[in-house]
Amino acid sequence: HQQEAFVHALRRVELHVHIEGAMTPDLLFKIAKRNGFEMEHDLFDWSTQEDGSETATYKEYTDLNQFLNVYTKATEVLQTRQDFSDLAYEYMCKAHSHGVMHAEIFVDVQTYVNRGLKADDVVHGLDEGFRKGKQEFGISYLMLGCALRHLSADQCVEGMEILRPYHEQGLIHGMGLCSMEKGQPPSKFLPAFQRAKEIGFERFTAHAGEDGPAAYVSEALDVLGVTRIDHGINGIKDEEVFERLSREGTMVTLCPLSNIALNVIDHLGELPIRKMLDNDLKFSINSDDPALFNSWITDNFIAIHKEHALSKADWIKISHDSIHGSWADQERKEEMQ
Ligand code: ES4
Ligand code: ZN
Repeated sequence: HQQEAFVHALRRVELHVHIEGAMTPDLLFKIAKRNGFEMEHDLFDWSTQEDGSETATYKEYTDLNQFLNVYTKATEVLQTRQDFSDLAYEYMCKAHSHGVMHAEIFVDVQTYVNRGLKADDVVHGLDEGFRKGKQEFGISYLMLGCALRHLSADQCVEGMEILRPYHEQGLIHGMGLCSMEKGQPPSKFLPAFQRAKEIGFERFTAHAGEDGPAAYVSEALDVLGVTRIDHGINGIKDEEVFERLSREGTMVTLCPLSNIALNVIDHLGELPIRKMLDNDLKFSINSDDPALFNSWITDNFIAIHKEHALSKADWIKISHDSIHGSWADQERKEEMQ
């Protein structure tokens, strides 16, 4: 168990987390109340504590698409710049308590604009909360925009235009491809990625091979030109795609407990962690939607440690690869090393 203490004490970088997925039930209730929303009782399981108080946790999910409905429902309470600032700051407090030094955080700006909020309230609100966390805890952060696959290809192009001013203001650093995957090949969203390149974005990633096939991982690399793959599990389970990711040094951001929660895998042993380490396939371990899965980054580290019995040297390699596969600038990488 000495080894487990070592894993607990590691300093971490989180390269794959959705800010919406970091909204704890308590924060949701607080924001819902001040915005005059009814409590969404059906999203939660309630349990009575020893002191008689009731605590809520998000109910279990069946799959990615059902999860995304809950995620969307939960975020409907977010309305004001203050809400976004609180959400971002609470994430930073949690991240600090989990030894996070640097975080790259997806934000679904278009979701809010589509329901009538001002993009400035969303992005400036989030940045205010993250900045406060950075000042208080020294955690560096980069916000990443997303093309949202439940929207049409054209709407995703519009989504990139929404982000243009925030690229110019240096507030949104890179671009991802998120939301439902099945039946949504990466190439469908090439126009959005092309527009993002025209706007000046240079860092691209895609959720691929989460509940979609290995071929979507290859397509994200070949067609969209991403240099990072989020989840990628069906890719790393495929011999050819595994070999390619390893050869090309592509960072794969694993979210093991997310995969369990969404029934993407049946058990953690399915993730070929030993094989990835031995073949130098670069990966990081992340939380994805920590509040909605009730599992934060440390829980993911510990779960992998228990399943795969990793050595200190393995963890040092994972930490090193995560820092160097991040999009932090060189100076920050050296500081974290
Ligand atoms: C997500 Cl787990 C997952 N997969 C794809 N898109 C997402 N957005 C938030 N969580
Ligand atoms: Zn994700």
